Amino acid sequence: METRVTKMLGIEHPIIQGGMAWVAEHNLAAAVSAAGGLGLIGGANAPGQVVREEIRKAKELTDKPFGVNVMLMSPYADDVAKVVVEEGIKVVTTGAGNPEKYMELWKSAGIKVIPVVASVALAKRMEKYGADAVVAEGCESGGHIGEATTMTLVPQVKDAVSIPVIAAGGIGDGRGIAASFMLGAEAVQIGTRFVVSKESIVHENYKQRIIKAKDIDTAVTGRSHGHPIRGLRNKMTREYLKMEQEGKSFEELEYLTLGSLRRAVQEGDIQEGTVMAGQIAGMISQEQTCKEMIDEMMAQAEALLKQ
Ligand code: TUI
Repeated sequence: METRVTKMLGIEHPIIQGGMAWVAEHNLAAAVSAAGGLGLIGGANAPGQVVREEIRKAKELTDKPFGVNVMLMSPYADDVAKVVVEEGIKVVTTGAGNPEKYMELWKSAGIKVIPVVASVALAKRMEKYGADAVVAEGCESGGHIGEATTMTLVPQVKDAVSIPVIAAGGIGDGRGIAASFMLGAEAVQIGTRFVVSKESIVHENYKQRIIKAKDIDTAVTGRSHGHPIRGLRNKMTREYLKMEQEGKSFEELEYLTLGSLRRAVQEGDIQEGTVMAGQIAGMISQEQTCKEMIDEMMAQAEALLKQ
């Protein structure tokens, strides 16, 4: 399936891996890229030097192109923005904010810039500032989310911009890819399914929690202070939601989740840790290699789109 996105990024399949905090490290990024998609290293809250080392390790694992996601709420975002230029990264996606202030730096370095947006307004603004494409991410996604669903956001963003649109949020198989194309997308970004890939370094407890998840097992915490996060329900989300109802302050709530994603991903604490995952978790039933996942999804999508 050739689209403006596959041509722009020099990839075989129109599949981009989400730049997931703590999860999207060099092994996963390299595996997705080697399988013909675009792997991403998630900058998350990591210092520039850590991201630089991840980039170098991914380069050792694959000759295929891969990108970096710059998480704009990170205290190290400025630092990571420079590292991607110094390391010769060709594709940058951004999340959780507006990347305007880095556009000139990245564009002049010849980097393809693909902001993740959750609204038409930001998509239009990004196009004006020279973005090469946008990821329109619906609130079915795991992690930090916006308000609109993928079904409503993707066609509205498509109508508002001329640059290619990449759909994200709730996509985990070939049906989701085919549906995204019907909505006007020219590629998809997939996160949750890749979390349970064989190459993913997340703790086995985390993978099994996703595999066992049912359709309505996610919860959104943090709506009260404007930073909603979707993850699988557990002791932590129950406590968090209770404290939000009681009107607890942002600081008290933050304290509950300090280091909680790392604890879930690395230590497998899926009860008190944060198990970020999208609503598609209920459909994910097995651990496979990234190549198996991509080949299976593409065969299904191509068959559907030919009908
Ligand atoms: O960024 C994500 N997903 C994420 S980032 C993350 S790490 C984190 N940890 C704790 C707190 C916050 C983040 C986990 N998951 N997805 C892309 C995304 N971007 N979704 C929504 C947005 C977004 C929302 C509002 C982008 C821009 C925006 O407004 C920017 C503006 O200034 O208008």
